[in-house]
Amino acid sequence: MNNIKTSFENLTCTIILDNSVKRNALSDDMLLEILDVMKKFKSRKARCLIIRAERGAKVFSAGYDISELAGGNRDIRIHNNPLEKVIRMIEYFPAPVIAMMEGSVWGEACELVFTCDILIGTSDTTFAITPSRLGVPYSTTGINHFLSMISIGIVKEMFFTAEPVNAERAYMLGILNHIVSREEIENFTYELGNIIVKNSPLTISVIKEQLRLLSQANLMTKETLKRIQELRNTVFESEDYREGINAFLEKREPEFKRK
Ligand code: YXS
Repeated sequence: MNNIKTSFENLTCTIILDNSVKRNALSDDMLLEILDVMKKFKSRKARCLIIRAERGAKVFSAGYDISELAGGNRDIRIHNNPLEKVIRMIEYFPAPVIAMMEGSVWGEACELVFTCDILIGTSDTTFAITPSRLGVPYSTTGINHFLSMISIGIVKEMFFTAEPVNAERAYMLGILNHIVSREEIENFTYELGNIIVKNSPLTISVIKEQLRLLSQANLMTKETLKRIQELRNTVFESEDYREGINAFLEKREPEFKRK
């Protein structure tokens, strides 16, 4: 595996995002590696999974790999896309998934960690939800993931400004379960994992699934979903979509035109 490192000890397994050169951007290759190893951890009956970056990282993950969006109106959230699959895998993983985050979390990486069951950060952990900065649409299931964790006003502010929310505010908003110092975060997280693995795996997996079902209790009609897809397509097909991505790749500010 080129993009992640893994371990499995005392029923707790770990995935370390390991592409600091690209600030752990979520490339398809990295996501497929995560997916593959999660399947293996599941079949080995892991009781807790910790997803983290390398020790001391300034950036947990820079979000989706923007270079993979270049050159087309690509929907990264269709059913069989690796990102969608990883997010679903975290939701359905039968054991708790803990996100241990030193540093900043960007774009789709926010959704990936918001889908985890317990979030632990340091005082410099930040979360920025970025599609409006790049001029791309966002998936409905994705927006629902944010709505199931934070209030609609905060979801709107994060989507509309794309500004990072700092750790203190994230803790107050209930996004972060704990803020721990960089020196302590590793011990703290693995100790929490050790507590979890001693408890009943069946009870935990059933309650996790109950919570997932309850959070999706407000199902939408086919018409609503169709209308939302039409709305998203107007963004995919816009000039702004290409402009935002090209601006990032060319290291310049985007010039969005569409009102
Ligand atoms: O110049 P080189 O070749 O060394 O490459 C640079 C960056 O271009 C690259 N890199 C990325 N490449 C693809 N996708 C990314 N998301 C990405 N992020 C970074 O990594 C090399 C080092 O980056 P650099 O020099 O900027 O590092 P830094 O330490 O000064 O700054 C770290 C960041 C994270 C503040 C900065 O890299 C950054 O702002 N990255 C983009 C953050 C972002 O907007 N992420 C959203 C990704 S798009 C996404 O998730 C969805 C589509 S959505 O927006 O809908 O949620």
